[in-house]
Amino acid sequence: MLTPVAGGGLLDRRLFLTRGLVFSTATAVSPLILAKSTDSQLPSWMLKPGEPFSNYGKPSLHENKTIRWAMGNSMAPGNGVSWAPLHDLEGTITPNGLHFERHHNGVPQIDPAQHQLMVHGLVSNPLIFSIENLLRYPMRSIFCFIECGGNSNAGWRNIPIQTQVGYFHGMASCSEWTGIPLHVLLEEAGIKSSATWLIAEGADAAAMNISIPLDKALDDCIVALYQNGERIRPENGYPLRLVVPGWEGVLNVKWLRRLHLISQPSMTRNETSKYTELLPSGKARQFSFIMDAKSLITNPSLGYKMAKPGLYQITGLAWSGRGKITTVEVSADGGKTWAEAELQEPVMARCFTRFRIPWQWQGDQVTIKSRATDETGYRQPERETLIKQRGTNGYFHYNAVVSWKIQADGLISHVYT
Ligand SMILES: Nc1nc2c(c(=O)[nH]1)N[C@H]1C(S)=C(S)[C@@H](COP(=O)(O)O)O[C@H]1N2
Ligand SMILES: [Mo]
Repeated sequence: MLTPVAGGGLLDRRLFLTRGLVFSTATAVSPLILAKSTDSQLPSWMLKPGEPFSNYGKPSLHENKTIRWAMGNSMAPGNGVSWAPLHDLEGTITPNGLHFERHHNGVPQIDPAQHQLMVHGLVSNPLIFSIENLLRYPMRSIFCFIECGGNSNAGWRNIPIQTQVGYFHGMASCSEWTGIPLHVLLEEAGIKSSATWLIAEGADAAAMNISIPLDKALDDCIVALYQNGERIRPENGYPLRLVVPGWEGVLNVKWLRRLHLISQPSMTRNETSKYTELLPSGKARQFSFIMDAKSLITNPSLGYKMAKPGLYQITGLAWSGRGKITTVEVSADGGKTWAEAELQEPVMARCFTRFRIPWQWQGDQVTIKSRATDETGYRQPERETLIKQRGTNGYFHYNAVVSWKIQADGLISHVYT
């Protein structure tokens, strides 16, 4: 029958793939038996023609609770975050209207006919591109996540925050970005050998800027014009943004207007007063660009209530700025034993990866959690290990294992283990 592969009722990851699985009445999934239902009364929507077509589709009215959670700042209007509701989403691609937002001074309403991108500094041939020019360049697409360096920062607090996954870890989203490889535009301007960094600057009222090592810029960055097939939304950088795969969100400069090639980092606000992390030694980490491997169970998670004991699928997201996720292990006994979850194909580097594992909940109190390993062999740390290495004053780059306690009555809370 359903033989556990690890404690707490974790089952073989391939269980749902095998054809032989027959749900018993002991399972939590109990569809209506056909004989008991009646087909004699048609629902109202089958009795008259449906609504007219629309120019741009919207979600069902029944899904109006799946929204971003916007948190403004009355002291600094335009500065804030809106979180992606990761707990309500499936698959790996974040719908454009739900991609998280992080703005330093609001969303500029840019006229693409007037917007320009300048490439200057240590180049032999400074250039200015219009959007019309850029749209004629050969493009490529990459699937990748963008994650704010400050995502999950509530994890540094002494008491576990009791909020849904998205409002804790939802400063991360994943899209297919399409645009021009950054190296093409830089090389066209003629990079001087003395250039080692560039400053990227946006056209928002904050003119947000940051220094990026030239090696990364020439490697896999793109100047994106499209997000999941359509032109980028204003809040995500319309008409163009930088995409810096796997690195801190702040480097992905939106409303991109200027690329200034230089020979050393310019020590902007975002690499000095922000995005430096105070360590227990008293020294600070700086230029800690890469977002390390992270994973979290999105379902079941805080905010849901388990219906009754039986068969469930534990699912969640894993990602790493260093490359592909190779394994996600799940524990249903607080970390004593672990079982390997199924990774949903395709597994792509620097991209959200969906994991799933079947689970037989016996109805006892249990703690479930996940940990990810990436292709470099890096494994997501337990909270205790992370804090030992980095203290609690760093604010950025929190990526420890996340645990959910499930009570016998089915209620779920966030715990540290
Ligand atoms: N011009 C500009 N670019 C910006 C920002 C900004 O405020 N202005 N915020 C940065 C930060 S801190 C993050 S985490 C990402 C967020 O991208 P998103 O809003 O598309 O999710 O954009 C970055 N690029
Ligand atoms: Mo950010």
